[in-house]
Amino acid sequence: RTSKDLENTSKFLSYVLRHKPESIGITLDSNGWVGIDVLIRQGNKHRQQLSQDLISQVVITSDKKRFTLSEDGLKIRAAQGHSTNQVNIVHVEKIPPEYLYHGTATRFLDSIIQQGLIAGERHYVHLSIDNKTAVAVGKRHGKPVVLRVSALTMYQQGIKFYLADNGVWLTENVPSQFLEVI
Ligand code: HQG
Repeated sequence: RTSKDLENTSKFLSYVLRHKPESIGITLDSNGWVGIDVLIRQGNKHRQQLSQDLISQVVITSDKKRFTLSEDGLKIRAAQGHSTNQVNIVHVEKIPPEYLYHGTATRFLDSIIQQGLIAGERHYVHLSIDNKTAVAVGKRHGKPVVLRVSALTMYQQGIKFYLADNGVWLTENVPSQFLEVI
């Protein structure tokens, strides 16, 4: 199995577990879980060649820990990044560190300064624990720029923060007074 095979399966799993479960006829529960047996059966009806072993390898090798297995190993979900409204994950609420970081592309800056950070298609704005991770996230969209978010101040003003299974911080939106370009 090549790393390209693992990447293709990872992309397929991101697509169905975050965005379009209905595209292969599966339903996620409200916490995002689906049985691995059902996922394999339905995926294989749609030109995937899934197996328990392939899915385990994708979960283990995911650089960003994109997928979480249930404790009994029978179910899987995407850790974060959802847009499907089948899912409303109850993430762990946490007190954030003083600062969190958001990597974006320079072309979005004017709009972000006007509107703040908004979740768009996804359910939450995604924030990184450090500058380096944020730069990598920003590069996906173009010339990267990092915004420093005064997370603890937001929290002290009553705004909730959540920590996803894979360490990504989430919040509903970030008004621009809490942002600083660094
Ligand atoms: C931008 C990856 C204009 C925002 C990463 C971002 C992450 C605005 C883009 C995860 C805006 C949305 C999520 C505003 C926000 N005006 N643009 N007011 N507010 N934006 O991909 O955070 O590889 O939905 O800055 O590691 O880039 O998929 O979000 O550039 O954790 O597992 O709108 O995706 O993980 O882009 O990335 P995205 P993101 P995976």
